[in-house]
Amino acid sequence: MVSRRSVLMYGFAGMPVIAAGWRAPDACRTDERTAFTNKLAIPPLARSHHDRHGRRVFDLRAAPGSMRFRPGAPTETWGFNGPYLGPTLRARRDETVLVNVRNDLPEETTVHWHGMHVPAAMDGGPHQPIPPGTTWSPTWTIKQPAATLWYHPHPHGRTARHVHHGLAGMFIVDEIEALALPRHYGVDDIPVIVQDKRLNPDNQLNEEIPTIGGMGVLGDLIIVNGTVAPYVDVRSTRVRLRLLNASNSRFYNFGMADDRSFALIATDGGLLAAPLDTHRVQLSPGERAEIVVAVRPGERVTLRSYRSDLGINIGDQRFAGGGDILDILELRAASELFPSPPLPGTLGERPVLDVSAPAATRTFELADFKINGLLMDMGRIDVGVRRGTTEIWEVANLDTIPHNFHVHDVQFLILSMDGGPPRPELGGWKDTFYVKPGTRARIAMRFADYADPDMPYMYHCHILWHEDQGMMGQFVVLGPGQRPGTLPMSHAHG
Ligand SMILES: [Cu+2]
Repeated sequence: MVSRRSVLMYGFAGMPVIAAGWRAPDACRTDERTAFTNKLAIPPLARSHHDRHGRRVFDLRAAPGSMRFRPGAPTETWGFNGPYLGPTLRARRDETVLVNVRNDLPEETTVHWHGMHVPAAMDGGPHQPIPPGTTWSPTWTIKQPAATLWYHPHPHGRTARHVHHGLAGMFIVDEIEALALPRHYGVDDIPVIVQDKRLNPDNQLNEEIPTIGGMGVLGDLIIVNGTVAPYVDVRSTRVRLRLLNASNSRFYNFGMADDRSFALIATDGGLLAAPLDTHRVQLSPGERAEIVVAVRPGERVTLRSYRSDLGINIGDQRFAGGGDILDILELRAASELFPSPPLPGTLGERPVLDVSAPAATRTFELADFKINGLLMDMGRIDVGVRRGTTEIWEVANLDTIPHNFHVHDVQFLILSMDGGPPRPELGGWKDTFYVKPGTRARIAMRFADYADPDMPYMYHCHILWHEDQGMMGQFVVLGPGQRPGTLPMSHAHG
């Protein structure tokens, strides 16, 4: 019996707060200690080999499969090298990787390396389609610090469907460093890929867009690494959780159920300069955070998602899922724990970017599924930036509903949020961040290399339905004397 523990909080007018597609639970949650019935699946580390050029070669194959998310019929899903999600790719800074991506789905897809600094032609956006029955083999050298990145499809107008079907995986970048952090994958260094699913009564994925809420698919079944109601055994006094919000539209405001503090050690682009002691870390779709939680022998403590701070009115908050309180994952500490070393006082380099003389300052206004009044057009290059320059981008959410903002190719620093400094947990390198309705943020990034006037990178809202509706634009990185090229696929957004 799969218990439906992830539902039941009451907010606005005493109504159950999960509105879209919400149904009465099969079994009410009475005691969280009895509810976590399934051992957390750990995505396997992808096998790799070195080719004769010294490149680390991975093989991914996207294909249909099926999962048993709840009693009754299995759910038809898509996955990489398995029925759901994909293996964790892992490589070191300065290594050259090559990934063979085979598409055995019934339709075209792409695979984007979210957070990775890659040449535009290797980025896996909508300009790198992989037709069914073919293989795409991007290769690049990893030129960035240790970080928790991820991969997922990015096909034009169909990203939400492909991700909700199960196509996503983690990509961990390592560095050779001597930091005393938990680092034993699946033991004290746990990937935590959090998603929500919406299923029809016949258990098949429901991807209809609700008429209210404006967020697209919002599920009422929470899964971690594809596991419903998961627990994980902890055998050491500290455990590192690599949190990835791989949901289509749901936000999570992570904390521990007993409200103990934990250490935030990394954001999207890698380690913070120092651990940050906190009680909450909120992630919009696409964002990551690494936290280290201390546990005591024999205890059980739950990772929970509290109500999110979306900055919207309570009615909209309810329909956007922000009012929900969801239990995510139970940590079960062994009766005897191996002692973990104390956390280092310093972790990564303090992020430095000279923003005193930006080459350009640009504004991106998010409203009505458009950016600066325009829908995504694969044939239009919206922005050309110069290689070797730093720019400041001001991002404004003019809507009353949530949007976030993701930039391909780079990691950026958040300079300000609504005129003030960003919260401390947003002080590290980021590639995706939340922009509350009615607010403006300024970010800064450097376009260090990979000029290609003919192949764009994307920037977009990472709420996948918004992205698919056209809330996306394209930029190229230009070398000296280059002008933006022309793109072959000029058509109105369909
Ligand atoms: Cu959006």
